[in-house]
Amino acid sequence: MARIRKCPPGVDPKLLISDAAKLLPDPARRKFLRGGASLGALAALAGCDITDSLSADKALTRISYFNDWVQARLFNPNTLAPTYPDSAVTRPFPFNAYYPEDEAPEVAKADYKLEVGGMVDNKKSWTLDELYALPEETQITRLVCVEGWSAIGKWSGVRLSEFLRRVGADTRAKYVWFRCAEGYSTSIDMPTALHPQTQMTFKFDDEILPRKYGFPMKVRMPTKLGFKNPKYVMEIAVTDKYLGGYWEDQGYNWFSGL
Ligand SMILES: Nc1nc2c(c(=O)[nH]1)N[C@H]1C(S)=C(S)[C@@H](COP(=O)(O)O)O[C@H]1N2
Ligand SMILES: [Mo]
Repeated sequence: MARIRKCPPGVDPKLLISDAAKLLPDPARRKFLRGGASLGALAALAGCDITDSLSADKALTRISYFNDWVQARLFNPNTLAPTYPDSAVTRPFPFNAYYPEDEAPEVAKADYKLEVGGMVDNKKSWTLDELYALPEETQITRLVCVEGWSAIGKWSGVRLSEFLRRVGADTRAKYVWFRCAEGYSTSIDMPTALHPQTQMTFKFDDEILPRKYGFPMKVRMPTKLGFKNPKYVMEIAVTDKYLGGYWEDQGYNWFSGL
């Protein structure tokens, strides 16, 4: 049994250590923590003292940032996510959001204008017809939700990298941030934004993207968990500022690569 010293009040050290183990990217480190690490070892890993629940929280946050950093370093911009034949598409494809399907936002085609902001040369907004005229590609890839399900879908649209090129984005910027119609948001690292399978999506299964899957536009990236794939995207901004996101701000790992 691990000897656990200095247990902060209100914190179960076993839970803290198992939480920390989950946050670690590397199996050896996870094993080390699960295999009976002390709070002292956890503190050393996080580089801070664990004396109360606030600093315990900070230790977990630091480990989570460390994990994001490792995952970003491991991300290979040339590695493609697996693709599948048409027959593998999950029909019907599941809907998911932080609310039930009948509460999904209804974005009107006529007034839709995609706003473009931040570190780009051209901040003009885009109508749907302008967006539909961009070069189209189709991908059949797997969406993996952190809630424990996955499904194969067929999405069509333009590469985000192609759109970023057309608006004169400064691709030395750190992040691309997305704001959605109902207040959802997320942000991604620039290498993922430029990945060939990261797509501004206008169609699902060869039909105009239905309301439930994000009409009029979602951003699809098979290299990240489902929650990093924003639906009902109203605004795209290129930025050096960390802006987090809806789930990220509640503690989900920011990078969340697959
Ligand atoms: N705007 C918005 N985008 C969102 C969400 C959301 O609640 N709002 N949920 C995310 C989550 S958790 C998942 S798994 C996928 C689900 O996409 P789907 O409904 O096309 O299956 O959308 C993501 N994008
Ligand atoms: Mo999800």
